[in-house]
Amino acid sequence: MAFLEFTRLDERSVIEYVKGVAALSSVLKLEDDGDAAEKLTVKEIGDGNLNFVFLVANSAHSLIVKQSLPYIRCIGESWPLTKDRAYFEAMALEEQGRITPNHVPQLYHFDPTMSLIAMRYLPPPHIILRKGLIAGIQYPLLARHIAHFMANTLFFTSLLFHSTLDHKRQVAKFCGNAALCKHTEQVVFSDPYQISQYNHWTSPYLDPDAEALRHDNLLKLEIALLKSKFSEQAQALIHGDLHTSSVMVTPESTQVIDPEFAFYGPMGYDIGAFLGNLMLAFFAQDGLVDQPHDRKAYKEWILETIEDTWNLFYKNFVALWNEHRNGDGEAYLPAVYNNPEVQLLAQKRYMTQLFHDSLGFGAAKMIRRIVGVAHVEDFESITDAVKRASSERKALNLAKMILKDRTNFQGIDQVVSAIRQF
Ligand code: ADP
Ligand code: SR1
Ligand code: MG
Ligand code: MG
Repeated sequence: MAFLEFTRLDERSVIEYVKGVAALSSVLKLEDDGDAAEKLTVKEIGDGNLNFVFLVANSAHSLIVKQSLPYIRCIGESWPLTKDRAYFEAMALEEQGRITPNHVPQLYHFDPTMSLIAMRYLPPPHIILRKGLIAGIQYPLLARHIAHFMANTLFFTSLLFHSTLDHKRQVAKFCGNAALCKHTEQVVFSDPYQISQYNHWTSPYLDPDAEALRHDNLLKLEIALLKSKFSEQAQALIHGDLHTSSVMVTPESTQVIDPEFAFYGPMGYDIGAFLGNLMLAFFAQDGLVDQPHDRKAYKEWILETIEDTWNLFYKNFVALWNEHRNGDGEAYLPAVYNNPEVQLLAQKRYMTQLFHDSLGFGAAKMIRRIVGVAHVEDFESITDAVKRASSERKALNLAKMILKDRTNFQGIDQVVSAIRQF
């Protein structure tokens, strides 16, 4: 059966689809074994907010088919969202795969008519990082891997590496993802600070906290600055949704999935998303166990991971900058920044600004997950509402403080000290 127009796939039609696409039949080796097509199994495994994800497998081979429908899955047809997001996810996977192939699943296929991508299946023991954090599992290589992913994808798509002409060409390729950016502008930077039909929180416990956000003038001024930066600054190709459910892990492997929100935006949005979600995981720990003491060592590991992620990111990013200092990048022309003193000052200023951006965006991402439309399993799986509200309030208060005072932080160690105090 040919799929000549957009058709919503289900577990049965996915098999027909896969059989009709040579690139996918070949991944599953359908042509080598007459029985292989008959032995295919399909399971819809999507547990994200937006799309449908099918695992297609036979005894030896497997792949993932991910389809976007013209609305948001977790809300329904009442909230339309362009299905073109599949196109941007395909382009981003390709670009990130070129830059950091060890940390991104291989893209096998993109079908614009069907708004569908197919990619490598990340097999067990890979699990979604958020689930690992809820279960209290330590990942010793996580900070190193994610710092590598972020430093490389952000550096190699920035003006530190690109000429201004190349950069603008790249920016143009992704600027069509405007609807997904608009969605983020609403759910991250606007709705938590106004009355919205989509907002919800652990009521009645957090009712005063949610209301306070709408009257906090200083906070609203800071969020406006970040919203402008998000919408105006085409600094690098960012993933755009780099929370802990967009990372799949084993103790040895770290894979970044789901870059459908990718566009040229501020680097700090990715770094902040990851760090902010680790902070949410930290505050959820006490509610996830009967005795907070049970997760004492684990909470320390999360704090270490927050610190290591930023410090390793910093180290990797500056090393790439030094290595490519005399390349095509036009941000700091060697002829102008031609002595070690000014080079050092330039790097220090750039990295400090990036650090403060990351803290601001991270805090904004924490707030939206507590009072906005889409919450996180870390808190949602705390069944006792009093305990949940207590954990959420600590995270919310930390985020508000960081958002307002971010420029006072000189290093990530000071952020970790602040987390300990809440
Ligand atoms: P959404 O855009 O709806 O959030 P995701 O891309 O995050 O969709 O995928 C939803 C879920 O599908 C993930 O949480 C994960 O469990 C599973 N998944 C997605 N891609 C893969 C993959 N390449 N390998 C294994 N599982 C995957
Ligand atoms: C209705 S908001 C859904 C959220 O899920 C995605 O992962 C994005 O973070 C989006 O904001
Ligand atoms: Mg997802
Ligand atoms: Mg997604």
